[in-house]
Amino acid sequence: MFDRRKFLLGSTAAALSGCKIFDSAGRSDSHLRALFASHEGLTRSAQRALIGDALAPEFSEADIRQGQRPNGSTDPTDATYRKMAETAFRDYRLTVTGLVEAPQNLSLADLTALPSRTQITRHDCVEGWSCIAKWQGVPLGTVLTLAKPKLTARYAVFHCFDAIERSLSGEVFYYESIDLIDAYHPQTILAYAMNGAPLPVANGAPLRLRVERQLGYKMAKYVHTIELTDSLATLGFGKGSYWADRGYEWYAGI
Ligand SMILES: Nc1nc2c(c(=O)[nH]1)N[C@H]1C(S)=C(S)[C@@H](COP(=O)(O)O)O[C@H]1N2
Ligand SMILES: [Mo]
Repeated sequence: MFDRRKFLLGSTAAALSGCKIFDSAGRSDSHLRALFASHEGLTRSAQRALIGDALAPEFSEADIRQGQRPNGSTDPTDATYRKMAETAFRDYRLTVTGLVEAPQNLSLADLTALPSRTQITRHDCVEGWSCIAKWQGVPLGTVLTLAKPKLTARYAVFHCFDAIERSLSGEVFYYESIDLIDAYHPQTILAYAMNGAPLPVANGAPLRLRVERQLGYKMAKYVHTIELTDSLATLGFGKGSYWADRGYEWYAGI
């Protein structure tokens, strides 16, 4: 069978060896940014044309061979976050805001009371490693439906507790976004459990996104707010995600 991932990602992804490599690519003059910008539209339209709403492959328990390798932020230092973690996230609230008719403020109990989906999927990090794990969570579509998106909403933006970057100019908290097609995809879930146990802090507790047809960096961990917007222009440097602002593709189809 022809290798869709290779076809879609081409040489750009193959050339990536680690998240850190693009630290310098956030500058607007970076040639890497231009390269990725042109490649990305092709990736998105090619994947959508090829597979439409198809599901990502799902696996069996026997395929889970190792734990999910923690990557990126693994232990947020934010004071609010630490306090919540100490009390099993009793005080955690997921805020759903922006272009919605009915903003939401949901506790973990609220989220786990909603119908859940469980899926065993493969996580592909752009750095070149993969892990198969079982994820359980509430479909993002279910949560968005509660919040009643306005007709102008186009993107779901995820705001996270972890400062991925610290410098004299301040902290940058991880952010990601997907469009509403992926947001309502049946395998797009807000996961609170992994491999049959509550989601560990290292993997994004108490709530992390799974968007199974894209690369690992899209799967925002430590999510506290979902904001519906009609544009990504005012977020970060305008590319829609922390890593997209540093040279990766916003639509990271696999
Ligand atoms: N909030 C947040 N989400 C994040 C990251 C991060 O650093 N912070 N890293 C991303 C990357 S590059 C990957 S591969 C996955 C890693 O998820 P894991 O730690 O469960 O393996 O989370 C993604 N989501
Ligand atoms: Mo990653």
